[in-house]
Amino acid sequence: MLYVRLVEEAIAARYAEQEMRCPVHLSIGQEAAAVGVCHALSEGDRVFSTHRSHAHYLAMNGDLDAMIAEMHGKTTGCIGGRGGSMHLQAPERGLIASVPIVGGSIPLATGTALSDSLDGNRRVSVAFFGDATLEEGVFHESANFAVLRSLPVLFVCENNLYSVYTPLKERQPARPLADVAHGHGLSAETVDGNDAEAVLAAAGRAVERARAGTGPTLLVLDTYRWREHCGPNFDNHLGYRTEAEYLAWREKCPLERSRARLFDRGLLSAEAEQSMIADLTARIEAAFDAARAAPLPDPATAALHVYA
Ligand SMILES: Cc1ncc(C[n+]2csc(CCOP(=O)(O)OP(=O)(O)O)c2C)c(N)n1
Ligand SMILES: [Mg+2]
Repeated sequence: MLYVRLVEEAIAARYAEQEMRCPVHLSIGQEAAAVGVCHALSEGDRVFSTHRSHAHYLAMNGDLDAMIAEMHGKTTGCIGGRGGSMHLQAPERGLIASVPIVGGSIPLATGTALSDSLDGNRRVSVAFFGDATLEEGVFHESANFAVLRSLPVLFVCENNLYSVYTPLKERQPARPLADVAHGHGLSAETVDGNDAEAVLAAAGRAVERARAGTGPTLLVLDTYRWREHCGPNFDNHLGYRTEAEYLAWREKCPLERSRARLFDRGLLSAEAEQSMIADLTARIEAAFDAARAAPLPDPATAALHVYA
């Protein structure tokens, strides 16, 4: 989580330089959801991410140099500089694709789960998505099919209470989000999404069910994004949410939570933390230096991979 936080803070700090020209959707404040779920997976499992993809990519151990280069539109990027922040992928690590079409991760993960189910292997697929996606038909169609076929898939909803500027209460009836699962006979669990250990435990249960052929699970992870929907800044002054709400969620910082536990348990010292921050910072600096030095794609290749 510290790694994810430092990478995204570095992106935010440099974004105004205009070297990264892609939109960025930061997960600062939501790190425990990505880290908790991805750490419950095993080699061969597959993850599909969204427009808010950095934390998922890093939690799956995607290559940092390739991520930062991708955000700079460089040939050394994870997809050759053609996609930017919303299209990160590291298939060799299990992060098969990131899809900025809201809801797009869901049918893809359901599809790989169907394929794995037909093959009789014990792989698990994960679709990450936001609270807005529960309003889309594709979630319900996929949930229906996944339950019917007992597919090994986790539907992971990071509920940060907003779709851009619109709060949940203006978009959905007042009921727990996980209630949408009941009509489909879909198992569901609501978890404190800022508690990495709770997320890991719930994801572990869902993975176990999926691997055992018992079927899919909806995980609703309650969390909060600290910065604007898209971009590096804070935007509470716009008035779509209150400063008090934001501050209450800052108090529930996922990193602070885990950090306090590690100190309490004697598993982390101030020195070890400082040296971890120094190592990560150096690694991140090096990734930015390499990205800046890398070549842009040849314009003559612009139409490659566009037409089939
Ligand atoms: C099908 C579709 N509709 C609308 C958009 C524009 N859009 C991008 S992100 C977003 C909000 C999504 O909210 P949520 O799913 O809660 O994810 P969050 O951004 O909060 O992580 C919208 C409406 C889109 N990319 N795709
Ligand atoms: Mg949201």
